[in-house]
Amino acid sequence: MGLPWRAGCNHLARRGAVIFALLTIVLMAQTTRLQPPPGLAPLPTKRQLAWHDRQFYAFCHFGPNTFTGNEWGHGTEDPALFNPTEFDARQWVRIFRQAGMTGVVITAKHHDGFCLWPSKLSTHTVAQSPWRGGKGDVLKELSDACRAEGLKFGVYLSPWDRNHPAYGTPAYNQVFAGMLEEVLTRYGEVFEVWFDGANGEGPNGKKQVYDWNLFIATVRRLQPNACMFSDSGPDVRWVGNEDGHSAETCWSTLNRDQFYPGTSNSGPLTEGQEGGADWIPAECDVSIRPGWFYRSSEDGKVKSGHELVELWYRSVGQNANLILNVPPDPRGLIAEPDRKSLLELRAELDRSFRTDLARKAKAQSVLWRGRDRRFAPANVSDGRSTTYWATDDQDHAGTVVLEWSKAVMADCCVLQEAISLGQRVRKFSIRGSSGNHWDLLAEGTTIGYRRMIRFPRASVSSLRLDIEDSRACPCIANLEVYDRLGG
Ligand code: FUL
Repeated sequence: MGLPWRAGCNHLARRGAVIFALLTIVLMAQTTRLQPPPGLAPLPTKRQLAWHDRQFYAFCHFGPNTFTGNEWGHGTEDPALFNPTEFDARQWVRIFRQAGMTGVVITAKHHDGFCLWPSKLSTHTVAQSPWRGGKGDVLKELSDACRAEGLKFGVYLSPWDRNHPAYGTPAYNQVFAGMLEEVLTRYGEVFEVWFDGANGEGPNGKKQVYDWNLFIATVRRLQPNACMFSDSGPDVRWVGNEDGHSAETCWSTLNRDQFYPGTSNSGPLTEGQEGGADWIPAECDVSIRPGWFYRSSEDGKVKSGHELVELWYRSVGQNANLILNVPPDPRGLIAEPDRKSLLELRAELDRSFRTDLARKAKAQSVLWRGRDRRFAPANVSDGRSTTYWATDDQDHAGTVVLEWSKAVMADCCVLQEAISLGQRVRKFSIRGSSGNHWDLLAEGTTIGYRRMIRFPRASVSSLRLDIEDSRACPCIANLEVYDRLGG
């Protein structure tokens, strides 16, 4: 039975008004919805964010020096020297994958100018060597192996060239850009391009004025996702030492204009510069052996797995990436002592980081941005680095407490900021409690992409992270807790 016509109209009008009011409320709620914290410039680019996630990868110094025992070849070496008899890039990459590395950067050309690919721009290349009858291409075999094993491929290309006849003249810049073009177009995706700042020309040596704008534009044009490394970026900076570590305070920000490739002012590169205008995170380069190139005389001096783990904490654990040089031997294989250490490193890390105890804890905070779930303290212990806990804009300090129903043993925390919003934290501390007082476990300064902090093993039923000072409201993506020694 229908309603009388007029009553029906009134009813419809009332319903319409209710729906309109509800829609208005929903729309208003959406427009006044709490905003995420504004980014604190400078911010990382997409390619830099992807680079941060790479964390740990191999460096391979390989070339004529592998056969002569030199560290810096003279450029006059006979290409006939280059003849790795059992060359197998797949063996290298398999070992790197087992070690937990995510990519490889190869010395496509070191200072001696020898090209590990058949460059048309040089007469000092694999094509002049007896290896594979002059038909070999190290970059091709290595990039294929990387694809097969799921690792990223990168190239080191030394601007300094002791062989090329054009070196020291403006024409060399075109040669170098042309070489870049060859290596960046023939082998698929390249994740990193490494520019070495070294130049050992003596007082009477050749002087090359490098056309960096040309080199950088060439890389951007051909491999827009690749990060470029040098003393001054433009994407990734040298950490200022070749010992494989950053500093406890490590900013991903730097005033790039104050540095250049080959800079003599490398001091500030280790800690970076708080408030620097550019996002240029640090990469730590170090060799597993005393030298960068393989020498059988150094087989007994390969860093142990445990030494490598220490370097890991001081690089990956201090807001930097670690590029560990593992130089193939004259057979063209990774030697056994190097393999052994890499697998020891992996085993120790796997043991230490088996269980994130924070996943079982309840996370709480008094300060919590708008009490909105998107910024809730529970986001620090959900095992995801895409969610984060944040405070309101005016709060530049704050505390998250983890509570367990049963006490746990702990000796290490892993912290991460939501760096897509910039690097913020200046000072933090960690305290543990198993009753009614808090004991200081550790203190630190910067966090950045990742900070690992170890402390004496303790039994705790609660653990608190105090962000004591931050350049803007803290945005903490992760607080992980481990029992390394018990693991
Ligand atoms: C330095 C070079 O001179 C070394 O030979 C090595 O390649 C190292 C990674 O960079 O500047």
